[in-house]
Amino acid sequence: MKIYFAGSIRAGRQDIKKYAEIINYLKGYGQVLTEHVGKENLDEVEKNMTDQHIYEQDMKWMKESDVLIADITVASIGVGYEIAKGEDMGKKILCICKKPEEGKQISAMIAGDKNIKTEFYETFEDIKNILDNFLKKV
Ligand code: 6K6
Repeated sequence: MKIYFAGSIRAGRQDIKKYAEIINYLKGYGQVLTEHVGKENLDEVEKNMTDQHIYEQDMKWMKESDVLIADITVASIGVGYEIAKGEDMGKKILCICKKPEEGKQISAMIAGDKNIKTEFYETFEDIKNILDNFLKKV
């Protein structure tokens, strides 16, 4: 199985360690095409890549992928864009999100889309259960 994992890059790297753990767990199910999302020192790598190259490479990986899994806890335009593109391409999509604080809600554009499954977590155990439930049905 080819997995496209999406997580915030320019919108903020505060969850990078969690992304790395998720990617590591997902590798038990197949090939994660977007391992860089969980890698430190992206600035160095980005210096050698144009935005156009990044975009075209990501869209190529998206086309190849069987599933799109996005952590939407850190709100990112790039991740939102990828989710919409994935939907247009007919991908199976799972969004995961840290349970929002009281009074906060995720975007209605994600929560209201019947083609997107969204699950909330508190612990890494929750994340593993959510991923297991989703991926065993794919
Ligand atoms: C190359 C290797 C590591 O990092 C790079 C350069 N940057 C990016 N490479 C690949 N995908 C990227 C890069 N920057 C953003 N993205 C895509 O957009 C990823 O697939 C993320 O899921 C998403 C993040 O969007 P922003 O708006 O938070 O940057």
